[in-house]
Amino acid sequence: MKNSFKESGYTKLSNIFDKSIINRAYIESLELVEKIRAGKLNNSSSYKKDSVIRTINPHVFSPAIKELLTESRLGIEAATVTKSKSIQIWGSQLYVKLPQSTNSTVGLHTDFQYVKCFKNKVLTAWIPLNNITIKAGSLIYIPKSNYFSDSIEHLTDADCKDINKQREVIKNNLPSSYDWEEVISDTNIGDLFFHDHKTIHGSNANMTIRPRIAIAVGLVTDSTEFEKKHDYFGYINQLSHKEVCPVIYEK
Ligand SMILES: O=C(O)CCC(=O)C(=O)O
Ligand SMILES: [Fe+2]
Repeated sequence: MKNSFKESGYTKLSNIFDKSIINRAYIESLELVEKIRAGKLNNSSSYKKDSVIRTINPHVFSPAIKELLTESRLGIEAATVTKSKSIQIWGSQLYVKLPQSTNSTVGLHTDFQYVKCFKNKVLTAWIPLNNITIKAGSLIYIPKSNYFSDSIEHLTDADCKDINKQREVIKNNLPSSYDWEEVISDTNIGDLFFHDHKTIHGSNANMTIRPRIAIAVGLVTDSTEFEKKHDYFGYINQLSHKEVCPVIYEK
């Protein structure tokens, strides 16, 4: 899956993180899930055995996740991919799919659908916290969709559970200059993915007997453009809170 970020709208880098920090982040993620189950963490969707469990800004609650995001190669790799002098986290999201969680599909979507306040050139990092096979629901990318996602009418969102139906809608709306392509692979501890905010992606349910855990990190780059009138969730205001939004690379 060697490809250029600019051409494909996503890229995969291997052996970026130490196993030990990923393993600690994995263990602390499971501890967060236990807190969610006990009703002791409110920055999360409710505990659902069968569905995806999302936690907002887990790096604020988990020292290992904070270390993974702030003291690793994440910042420099993001700066290299986007040719930026500075990289700042605007937020993170933990995605936990428990074993055989038949309803844990994440529908095809673009991140831009959720962060319209970052009008341009905001980047997402996706970090698997364990080895995620295709059967466990590793990330599906539609290469080059960053160039055409704006033109897909009726593109539904991450809450949609029917990826087959979404795929048909996208295929039927594909501009004639693009061929349909879909990429998915088994991932390993140490892998780091980046995708453009307009790249279409999603994931199938976890059908394995192990949890499937990944973290998505929203990154502000040198070219990010802000649109305050679309700041529905206060993300732009939050950038001044360095505990939540640390700068992770500065040249
Ligand atoms: O882990 C997933 O299935 C979804 C991740 C995602 O949507 C993202 O990284 O933007
Ligand atoms: Fe996403």
